[in-house]
Amino acid sequence: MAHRWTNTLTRQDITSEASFLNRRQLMAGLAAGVGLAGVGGMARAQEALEPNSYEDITQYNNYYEFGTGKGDPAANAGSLTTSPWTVKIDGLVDKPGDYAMADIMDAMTLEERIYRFRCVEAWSMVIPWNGFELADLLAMAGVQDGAKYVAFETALRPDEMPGVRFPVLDWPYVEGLRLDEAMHPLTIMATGIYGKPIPNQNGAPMRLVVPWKYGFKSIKSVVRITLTDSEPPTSWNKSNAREYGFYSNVNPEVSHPRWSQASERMVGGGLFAKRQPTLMFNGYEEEVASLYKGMDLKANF
Ligand SMILES: Nc1nc2c(c(=O)[nH]1)N[C@H]1C(S)=C(S)[C@@H](COP(=O)(O)O)O[C@H]1N2
Ligand SMILES: [Mo]
Repeated sequence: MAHRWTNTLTRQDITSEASFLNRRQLMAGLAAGVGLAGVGGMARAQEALEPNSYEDITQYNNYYEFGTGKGDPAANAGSLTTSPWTVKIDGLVDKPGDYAMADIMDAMTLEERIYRFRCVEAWSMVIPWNGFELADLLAMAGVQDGAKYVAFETALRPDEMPGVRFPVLDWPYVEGLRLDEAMHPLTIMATGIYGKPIPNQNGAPMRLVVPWKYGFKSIKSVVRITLTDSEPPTSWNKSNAREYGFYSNVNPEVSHPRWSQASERMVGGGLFAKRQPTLMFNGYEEEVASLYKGMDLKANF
């Protein structure tokens, strides 16, 4: 099957290979005469990802600022003004300020990432994102030594967001990552889908994508990024701490209090499609498990 990631060699080719097996392990494996079947296996797993249709990805959404129904964001998010747009980057950074989205786009190199996407509600998709690594954006602002976490905030525009009249969540929507999670090469800011600008219902003009975590961590329409030294509050955790933790790594072995996370329904699979097993860290275990070494993943859900 054709390699679907990119047409040209970009940094992404390097990071994807590096993340399949880090260089030290690779060298050690070669020195020990160990075959590269594992690497090839991962590479094949990535290539085999068949993206959902543009229709699935843009008509079946969660974006509660525009309503809680799966079709509400597509119906209502057209009202969101996404240009001009500014993103405040502040806290423990060398160059705090209001960054114009247009300047961010000029500074970043876009690449395609075809990622699994797993909602905590147990549905999933495969999405061909266009975007850049969050690490590159953070480097632009200059992360200071004391920073340990990154906090994110979505726009709050009552005039443009019919859903925020209802106290479903404590608006604005906020999210957070540990700094090492934010700096991981798999963590991107997405500005497109299928090579087109990202539709409003998917989080225009720029949303976070963390493919090994439940979908609610991937906060949409980001207006503020703050580097902090303590764990930031996150919307779903504030709403129900018993059900939604700060980490929210995809884990088939840790059930949600009200349902199992062992399997998932692929959106667009048809009415009689079999559920598929959910993968540890959503299939990105090789790349990210080391971030959580020694951590009790049941306690830190
Ligand atoms: N601001 C904001 N971001 C959000 C949400 C939301 O309601 N508001 N929903 C989250 C949830 S629960 C999921 S599953 C994903 C859905 O992303 P998609 O609609 O692009 O598939 O967005 C996440 N980001
Ligand atoms: Mo979700």
